[in-house]
Amino acid sequence: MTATRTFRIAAIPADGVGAEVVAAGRAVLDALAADSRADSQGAFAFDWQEFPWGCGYYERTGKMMDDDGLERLKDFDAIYFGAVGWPTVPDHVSLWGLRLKICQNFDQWANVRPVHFLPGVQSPLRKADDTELDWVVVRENSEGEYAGLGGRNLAGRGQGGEVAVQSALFTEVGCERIMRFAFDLARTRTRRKVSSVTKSNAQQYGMVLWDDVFRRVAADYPDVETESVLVDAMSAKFVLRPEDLSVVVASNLNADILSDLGSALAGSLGLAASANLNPERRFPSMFEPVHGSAPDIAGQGLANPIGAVGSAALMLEHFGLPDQAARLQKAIEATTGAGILTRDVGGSASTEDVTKALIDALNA
Ligand code: GGG
Repeated sequence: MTATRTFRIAAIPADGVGAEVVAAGRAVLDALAADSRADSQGAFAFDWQEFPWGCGYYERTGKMMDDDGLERLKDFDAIYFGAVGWPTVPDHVSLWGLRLKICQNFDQWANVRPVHFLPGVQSPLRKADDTELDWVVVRENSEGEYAGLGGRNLAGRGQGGEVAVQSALFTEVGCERIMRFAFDLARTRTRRKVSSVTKSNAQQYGMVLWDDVFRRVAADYPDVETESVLVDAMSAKFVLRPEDLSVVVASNLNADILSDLGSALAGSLGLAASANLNPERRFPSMFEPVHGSAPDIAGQGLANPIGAVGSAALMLEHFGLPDQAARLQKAIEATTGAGILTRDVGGSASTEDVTKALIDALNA
């Protein structure tokens, strides 16, 4: 009999619908683990610790997370995150105080965001009905437009006189590692292609450096097709020629915007999964749905848990459990295919209904 592998997971539901979707994801993962114990083949379990950080915590303490938060997180096997942001706290304070603090300090430099079309979910794209569509956005997650470099000054000039500078940082090291990651990922896919996205006609320093590094790295992968596309043209391509995409690599901001577009094209932001990876495994990686905290529907049982559960599948892959990840993905497809859908994708099921259906599908 093989020993049970126990994964220590830090759960950070944070704000709004984050609480509902993390609870759903935990229930589905625990059901999967319970089943693995029953047949004792490659059994695994989860040891959860939940952290109360987020905007509510900020209102009580003046901090989005504890000062020793990173120290407390660093030895977990992974972080399972919900969503950050609430109208009572400025968005830049909540984002930098929690999600970006974790991503940047744990050098989670690769943010993987698959664009996955699911059975039973209507896409606004007409060609999604009869064309195989499946691509993944690889977001540079440590620098670029999110480097946090700059400042505000000269407020002393009075109303209307203040200035602000926000610089983007592009390093050869940062560009090269995310591009190699994208090329290695492309080699695992049916279509071996990497599309690099910039706005290097206008951003003539950082993004031209990105293009130069892309050409240099591409030379090491002669078996992988490439293209370099400006972000405006790539937005159009997402809508008009998505069948030509496989791996799309882009800077922090461009990839954030493109992946939201991709999720919307797949039917809803509520469906999209993501992994913030520290590929060297010096720090825990963080798995979270792409969507935010959705204050308009929070606490009403309306949130779509599929993005969070899909992120759990990415976490299982990271743990070296691809068969379990595939099982979870099949349960997602069985659930949406059976028409058990939340409101954002045209159904009337609650978060709880979808969670129960996912667990039933695992056991079917
Ligand atoms: N679960 C993802 C999340 O909470 N996102 C909040 C957000 O505003 N993110 C912006 C960003 O990370 O660029």
